[in-house]
Amino acid sequence: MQDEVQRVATLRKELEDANKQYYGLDQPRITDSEYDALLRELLDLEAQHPNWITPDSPTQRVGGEVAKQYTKVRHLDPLLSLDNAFAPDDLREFDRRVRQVEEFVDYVVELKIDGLTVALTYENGFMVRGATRGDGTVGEDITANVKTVGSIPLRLNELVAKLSVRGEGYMPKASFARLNQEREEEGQPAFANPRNAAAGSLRQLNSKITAQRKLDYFAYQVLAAKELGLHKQTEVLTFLQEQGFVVNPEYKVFTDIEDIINYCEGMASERHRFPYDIDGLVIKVNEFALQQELGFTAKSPRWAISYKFPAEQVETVVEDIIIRVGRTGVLTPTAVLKPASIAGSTVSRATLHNLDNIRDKDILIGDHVLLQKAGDVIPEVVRVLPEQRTGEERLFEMPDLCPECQSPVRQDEGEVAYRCHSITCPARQREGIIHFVSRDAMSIDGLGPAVIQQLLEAELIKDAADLYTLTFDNLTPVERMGKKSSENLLKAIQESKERGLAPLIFALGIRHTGEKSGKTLAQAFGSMDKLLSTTLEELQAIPDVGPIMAESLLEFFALESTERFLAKLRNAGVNMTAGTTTKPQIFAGQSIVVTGSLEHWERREIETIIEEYGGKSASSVSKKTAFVVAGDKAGSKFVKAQGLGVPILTEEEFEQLLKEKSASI
Ligand code: 3BA
Repeated sequence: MQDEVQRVATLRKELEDANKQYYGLDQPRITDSEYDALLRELLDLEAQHPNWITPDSPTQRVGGEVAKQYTKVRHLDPLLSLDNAFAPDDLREFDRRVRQVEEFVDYVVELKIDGLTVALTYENGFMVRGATRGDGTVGEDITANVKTVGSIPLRLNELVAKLSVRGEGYMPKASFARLNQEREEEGQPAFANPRNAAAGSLRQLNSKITAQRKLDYFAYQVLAAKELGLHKQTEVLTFLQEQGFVVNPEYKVFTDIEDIINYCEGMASERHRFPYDIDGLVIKVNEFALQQELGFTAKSPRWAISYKFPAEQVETVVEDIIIRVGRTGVLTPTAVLKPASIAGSTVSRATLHNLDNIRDKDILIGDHVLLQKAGDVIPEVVRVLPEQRTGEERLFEMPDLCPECQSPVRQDEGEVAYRCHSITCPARQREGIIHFVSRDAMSIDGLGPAVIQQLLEAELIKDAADLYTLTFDNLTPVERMGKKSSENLLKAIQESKERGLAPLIFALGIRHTGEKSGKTLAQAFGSMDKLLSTTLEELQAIPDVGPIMAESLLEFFALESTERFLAKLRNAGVNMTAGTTTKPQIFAGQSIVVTGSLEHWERREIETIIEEYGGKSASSVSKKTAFVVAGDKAGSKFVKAQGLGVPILTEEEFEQLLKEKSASI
């Protein structure tokens, strides 16, 4: 027994040392397999003597706890956001404001790690909680997952009664590459970038999975630092290191903003040399006394700013320019690119919007171009690199005939777009069906472009109305449609019959009418029949309906093809009257405000949901606001809601509310 107690202590010490060497840049003295053997031995001993397990034992990092759902935790102090600087002048402006308060300033410049903010709480020296940022005020308890991160100490080196630490959880590039390779081999979708991979891993319900993904952590902030005898950011960083945290070693102290600007610009070109992704730098006033004097705006400290690197650009080649025909017949020229890796993904297509844009930018087929991602998402050709031209480049011309149906292409007066005017054009049909089933229209889940394409090719459908005639057997030959997905799809198709008039009008894809016009018209007419027999005068009397839209509606309703299509829908049993909502009106009479950027929903989606469930989606917060749904980077509305005592829900809480309330009705 005494031997075993001794052995447990020795094992823990060796494992802890190995861990520290690993994260402290020292060469670990034992190999991975030796480490595993020691850990195994310790796990066995602890299994025999469960009361010997301590919260900081290296065995506590292996994961295993499976949560059903994350619980919320309120942060001691809200996590603020950082103001952004995109250009040198933004930094000069920041410096000027700081110097209005104090002429002599020290700044600390840290790398801005592209991960997730993770807040850690220690009590009596032991880690007791890890939480995500959430909305800044309330985050999710991810303690079990955080414990698996080797660079986060389970126990501090000194006994501190209470300590709150904040820093960035991230996935090193190498772990990310390995993880994605494994996922690809297993047929799982790859993560777009290390940030998403880190987020996905830290929000795993099964902490064993988190343990398998190698995550890391850089600490940079402690709360109530002054009470610990710390007076500046540089002292915080040293203190954190002394307590066993990993602090990013690249930080630097400056006194001159021009030196900072030079440093930032230099770093922008060196950003790829680090083994982790960075998206900028954070500039902080070093002295807490001055930080305190400068204070905060509604959402960010006045004593810190983040310098964002300019959008990453890469050079590639426009190998071809092809035409995509959209739902309204617009021909969109699209660049086929030599595959280029940019901002975490590989890009091989980019829309060139229209012929005017191609001519303005003087893009030729075969040109070398600079590519960037707009908002870090949509690939965009920035400009041509004319010095790379060989003379082999070719001018792109709009085709005279639609590449999909060979009918003539025309450019309408006053429009930049060229269009195919044939309503039987297969591309237009296909895009029309894609639109018909889309979220804000008939909202048929499980019917993506690939399935639609197959249904069209197999001639199982010719138009969207034919969807309602599909049977289970029809779907059997469709690729990647198993029994379950076929059943779900048929169910979704049936359910869509009851969407009601407003989404149906939008689904028809009439030119110059959008989602909002669908609602306006549904409200004004109440049924498809009434709408069909309307006149120009009647239409123009409706506020929000202008002459162009009125004209377009009448033109559409006069078409024989429209009549046939609507008859098919009617025969299929599609509801053509307004006010048919199948949703319980749980938010009836409530005014709800959505603010900040959401993770799971597009802004419009969540607003539609609120309306479907009887609520009103408002744009400003007042005493009458029932509650606010706040995403990331929520600003003044968030603060106002707090001031008025209006409840603030995270996305997850809103989802939960929706579930609970709908279930109880
Ligand atoms: N330093 C992110 N905020 C950071 C403490 C302040 C701050 C960051 C930082 C507010 C990084 C905003 C979210 C937040 C803790 C609030 C960094 C990084 N400093 N080095 C000035 O590397 N990404 N992010 N985190 N409080």
